[in-house]
Amino acid sequence: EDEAFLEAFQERIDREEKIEPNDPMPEGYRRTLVRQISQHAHSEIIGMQPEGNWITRAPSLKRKAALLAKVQDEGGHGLYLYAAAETLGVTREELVEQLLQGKAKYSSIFTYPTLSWADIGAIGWLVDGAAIMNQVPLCRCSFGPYARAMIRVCKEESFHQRQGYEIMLTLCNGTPEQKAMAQDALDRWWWPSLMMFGPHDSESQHGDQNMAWKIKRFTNDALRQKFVDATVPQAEFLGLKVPDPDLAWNEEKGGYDIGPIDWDEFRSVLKSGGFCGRDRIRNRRRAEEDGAWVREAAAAFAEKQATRQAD
Ligand code: FAQ
Repeated sequence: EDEAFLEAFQERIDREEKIEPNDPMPEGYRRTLVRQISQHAHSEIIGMQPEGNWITRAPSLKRKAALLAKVQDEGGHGLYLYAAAETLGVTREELVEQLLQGKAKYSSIFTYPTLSWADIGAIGWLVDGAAIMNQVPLCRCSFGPYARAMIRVCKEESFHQRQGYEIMLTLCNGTPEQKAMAQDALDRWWWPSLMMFGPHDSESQHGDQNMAWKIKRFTNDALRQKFVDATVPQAEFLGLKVPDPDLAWNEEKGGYDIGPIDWDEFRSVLKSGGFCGRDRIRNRRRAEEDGAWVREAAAAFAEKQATRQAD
């Protein structure tokens, strides 16, 4: 790739032109998008499991219907994102295969267990809240198919966040035991939610290049800060305590200061799959095997249709 090509490409980006699948693009740009979009897709698919775990135990018919819809939305987001990645010249089959072999990354957050119904509230509130913070700017990502996919995804995430917060609100207005469950869920999900935004900017290996290519519009730390600033008042409204003794309003910067994040935990989750990593992949493999007959039937039907049309 010569200098002139890279410069011309950067000029297109700087003019805020969208890059479309058939446009010439640097190999690094294509690679980083395949990496990010596929990790994002895998996160949606694996992210169905922690909440799927509670569908049969939802406390009412309405809660069950909402949770079922949310988990189905996540499956939809995953398929949408695999389709966006496919426009870059990879196949969904190879991406799925990487996930099944345990070679692909997905968000650290989905390796944590869901121990109580309050966790379903905390996931909607915090995990979807963090996802929205990260994904709204992705609607302006320089790569057209990813940016367009994010618009619908963000609308659905916003419904997910509200249903989660409403679960928390109900628990916090309930019995002392219910409020304690909500506090326990916040205690366990707070720090992992902050880790979703990725390493500090000083450690973020792809950060600068992704900002220059306008794949990312804000850095990891900037988005984490926005999330903390938006979420702390919501915790106060619930009457819950954010599990960070160092949390303090910083008048000068107009935002909260937080205590140190346990990056050893983050690294260990990425390395060993954390508490539930092995189960997540095992479940996904089983689902793939259980669904084989559906794919075979669909392929046989498509073949039959094609032969009929040819006749
Ligand atoms: N977990 O240099 P950076 C959802 C990796 S939301 C695991 O800063 P970058 C919705 C990173 O991949 C969750 N790995 O990288 C939902 C890289 O590794 P690599 C999904 C992480 O790309 C809600 C290395 O560390 N959302 O699913 C994490 O510039 C509820 C260095 O990092 C997205 O994927 C992490 N938390 O920034 C579903 C959003 N953080 O590839 C169900 C799109 C970093 O070199 C229920 N992705 N790493 O081996 C992004 O915005 C970016 O890729 C970041 C990372 C911000 C995640």
